[in-house]
Amino acid sequence: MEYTKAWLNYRQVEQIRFPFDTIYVQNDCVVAETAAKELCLAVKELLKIKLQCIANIAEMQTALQKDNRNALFLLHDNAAYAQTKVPGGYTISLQEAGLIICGSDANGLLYGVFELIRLIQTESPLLSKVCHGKEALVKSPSNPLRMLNHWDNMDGSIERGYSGNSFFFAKDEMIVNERTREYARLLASVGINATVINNVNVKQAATWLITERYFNGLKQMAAIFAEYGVKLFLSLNFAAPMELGGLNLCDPLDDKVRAFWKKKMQEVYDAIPDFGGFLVKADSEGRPGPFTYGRNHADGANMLAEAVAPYGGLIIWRCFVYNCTQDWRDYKTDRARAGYDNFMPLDGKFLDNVILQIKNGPMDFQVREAVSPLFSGLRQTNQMLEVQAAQEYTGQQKHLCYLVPMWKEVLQFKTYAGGSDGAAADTVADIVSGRFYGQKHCGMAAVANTGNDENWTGHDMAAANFYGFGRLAYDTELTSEEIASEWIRCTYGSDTEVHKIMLQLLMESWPIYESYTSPLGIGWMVNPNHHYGPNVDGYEYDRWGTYHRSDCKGMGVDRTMKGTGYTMQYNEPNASMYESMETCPEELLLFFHHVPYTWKLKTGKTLIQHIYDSHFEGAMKAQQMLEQFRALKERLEPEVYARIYERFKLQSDHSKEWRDRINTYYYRISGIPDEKGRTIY
Ligand code: GCW
Repeated sequence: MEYTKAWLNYRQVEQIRFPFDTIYVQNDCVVAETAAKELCLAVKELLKIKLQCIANIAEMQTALQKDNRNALFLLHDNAAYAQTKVPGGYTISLQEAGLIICGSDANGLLYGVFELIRLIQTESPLLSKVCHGKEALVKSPSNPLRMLNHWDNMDGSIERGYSGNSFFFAKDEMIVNERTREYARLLASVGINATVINNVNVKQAATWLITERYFNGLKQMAAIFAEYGVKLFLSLNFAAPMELGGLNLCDPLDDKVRAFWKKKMQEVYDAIPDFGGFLVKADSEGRPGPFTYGRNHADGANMLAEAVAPYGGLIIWRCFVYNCTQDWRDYKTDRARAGYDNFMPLDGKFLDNVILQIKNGPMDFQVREAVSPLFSGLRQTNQMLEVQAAQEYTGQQKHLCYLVPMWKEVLQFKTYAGGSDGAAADTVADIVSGRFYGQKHCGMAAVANTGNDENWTGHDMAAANFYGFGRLAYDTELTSEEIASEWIRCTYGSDTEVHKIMLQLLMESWPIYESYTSPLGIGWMVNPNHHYGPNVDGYEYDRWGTYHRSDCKGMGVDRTMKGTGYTMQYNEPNASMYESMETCPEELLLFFHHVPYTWKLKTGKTLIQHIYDSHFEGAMKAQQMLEQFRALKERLEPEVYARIYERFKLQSDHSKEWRDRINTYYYRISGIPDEKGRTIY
């Protein structure tokens, strides 16, 4: 299958003065070689300049002593030129000898090269400052681990995949080809350094990934990833001792089970020495886990952690553990509480090579949720933030929903882990970066939104989420606009009209999607199973713990002390802020409270009127997005325009269905008419 180069689509740039003709590379490792290759390729395509590449360390040393401003040096692990020691960091500075890109390690060098390429692609004014020695660029990644989680199945399907099939697996076999390398390039270009290629729901053939049968394929894939500084991880099946090892249990404290894992890990690491480790979904949505044996999650995670420790492996253990066979009549059990209730008692009990991976919200990747209180609570446990680039609940890559603004809000959320006076730097970003507790193993993961579609992400513009996740995980200080703007320029070139309109579309997309689907934090009004399209009661009388509790007087879930008590999982002053309807941020009002339809919001509108207005306005804005996009007809390549146009058309149509289904439901249940007399069916 054909595929695009996404944001590595190097179109010729006219206005740039690039004074270098030779590069010297410290090519003592494969990543440094890649850095040189990538730079030569980009400069050739973007600037039509053929660089002479000298890959001889002795010659490089001599050249470094000369006054030769036309040379470019690619170095790493060199204290003389690196102003940061953080792994993955880089320094770009002009010296007598020429322009020096020095990574604190080889990955840092590669990221520095991609930064220089990006400056050229975006025709950034910074480029000439850097090339002429007016400014040095020093960057260090905010997060040690910057990871993608693919939910790809061995048969080639992708759980919650909206971009075609897997490019890792088909028919229970692995796929390793040119696209594997192209994928690794995309990752490295935005600073992603780890990837899990298979679904966390590990079943059937996927259980066998840790056996001889797949070692060859994995080894080849890991080698390609290694060229780009990306570590390969797998999801594993906690019941593998039974399914592969012929044991009759998988109790983490059983000696035979422990021996099975030790031996298994040795086999895996013998075959793939630089293998990263494992992601584990246990006791969650029917997956096996330690609960069956009366053990806890620390028992489970530590057993695996011990087995991978001799090889420097990591165990990333998911906190998405809740009762998925709840009775909807039960108002006390609250899925939002579950992560905290299950994992807080285990704080401090996990080995150092275990990381708990926590979804941004306590429910499940809704359009808007409160931030998981686990980030406020856990103090002695490595933590990692999991977000979802795949738009399971945010339009499935048919609707445009640029998610970086949401992720930024999560990162900026103040946990008050450092005290209720708020003096400490204790945001989620501070915690998952390792800055706050001094943790080494931590970072950010995103459920990937890619597939084998030609454009990688189904909706061309959903690539902004893929790109944006990497850039944000590398540098959490970047703004959503900066990231969007870079992505547009890299992908579509320098047309200012394209830039203006696409930026506006991206930046407005999350609020617009929220307004016609799920305002005020209510969530979940989707069709069961596939989760696309409106269905107010789709999950209301079901077992999944996802309710809106609407009746003829009001709607929303009471999570206060009088309700499920969830608010008390936060530190003060957050707990009190959420507890009261007056101080609860309105965008989360229905997440925390059961609110009468006649309740007055800060705008002076009643809740019910807000529901109507939000859905009418949202659908109208979705229509306007389509019209705005039309202005780009002559400015984009025809196939690109046609692909995106078709999505905006669909979005505009579907937003009307959302509007009408939800407004009708609430009109019928409340009996209160729309003040503006618009059509509600
Ligand atoms: O949101 C739910 C999804 C499942 C997914 C699960 C998880 C991989 O609907 O498809 O399973 O989350 O995160 O484990």
